[in-house]
Amino acid sequence: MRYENIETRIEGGKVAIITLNRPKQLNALNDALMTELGQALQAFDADENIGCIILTGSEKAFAAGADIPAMAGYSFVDAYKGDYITRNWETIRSIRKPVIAAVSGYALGGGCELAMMCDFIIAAENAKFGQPEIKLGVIPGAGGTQRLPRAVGKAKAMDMVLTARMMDAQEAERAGLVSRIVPVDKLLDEAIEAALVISSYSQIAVMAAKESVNRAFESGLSDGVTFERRLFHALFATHDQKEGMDAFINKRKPTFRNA
Ligand code: CO8
Repeated sequence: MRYENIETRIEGGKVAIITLNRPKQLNALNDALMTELGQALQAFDADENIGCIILTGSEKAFAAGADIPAMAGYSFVDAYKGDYITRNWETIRSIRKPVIAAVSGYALGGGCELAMMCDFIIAAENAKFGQPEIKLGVIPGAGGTQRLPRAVGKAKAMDMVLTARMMDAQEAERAGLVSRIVPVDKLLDEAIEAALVISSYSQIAVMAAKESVNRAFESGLSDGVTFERRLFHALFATHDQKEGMDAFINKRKPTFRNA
């Protein structure tokens, strides 16, 4: 499939890389880009060979937010009737394979929200995260006020959302927003390495692990633990559980069949 606002490629036969590609606008997220992103994510999710997806941008910007000129003239009726945002911004939430955000430069507004919709964020040393919508007379609209406090706690989330100040990579790592920081020129290599590791495991176990961790944000502790236990038990019905444990016992490398 040919895209105009993103680029896609496959690394090592197993890792899909989606690069946001509107460099002149610092990868501002417009409707066309978000539609293409949704299509690419769904295509890779359905591809049996792909074990993990990486979402990245340019060195200067992962994404500087939703496209401001594109939405500046919207009325409430346009936004509400057209289901602006939710229509194509929610696709990423339905993706069952892991999605890693590899963030270099600015991840602002919708860009920060998009990164937070991924399963984890690897940041380059120059990454900057922020929710500056307040400066435009609005508030975050793609989950920022909900996911940011869950990631960094209320104090820092309020600080960022109310003052529009940016968080650098070091602060973001300390606060728990990103999982690792790497030098700018190593960002993609590090993300690919992590994605290849994930892709080497049983896809069924990986999907179950993602589903179960995500459940932690949707349920109380007892419900979450019960959910986890059900999936844990269910995995004993797979070939890959037998293979993984047999390989350990016999000191050999497992061959997972994703079955
Ligand atoms: N939308 C459209 N164009 C943008 C955006 C954007 N969000 N950000 C930057 N650009 C454009 C600039 O207009 C400029 O274009 P041109 O060269 O034609 O003038 C080009 O990118 C380069 O930008 P700058 O010259 O400003 O570059 P600087 O290095 O000086 O500054 C900044 C970089 C700090 C990132 C600066 O561009 C900036 O502050 N950008 C806006 C950041 C922002 O406010 N983001 C939040 C947007 S609102 C939002 O995301 C709401 C999300 C709600 C959910 C999604 C709804 C669809």
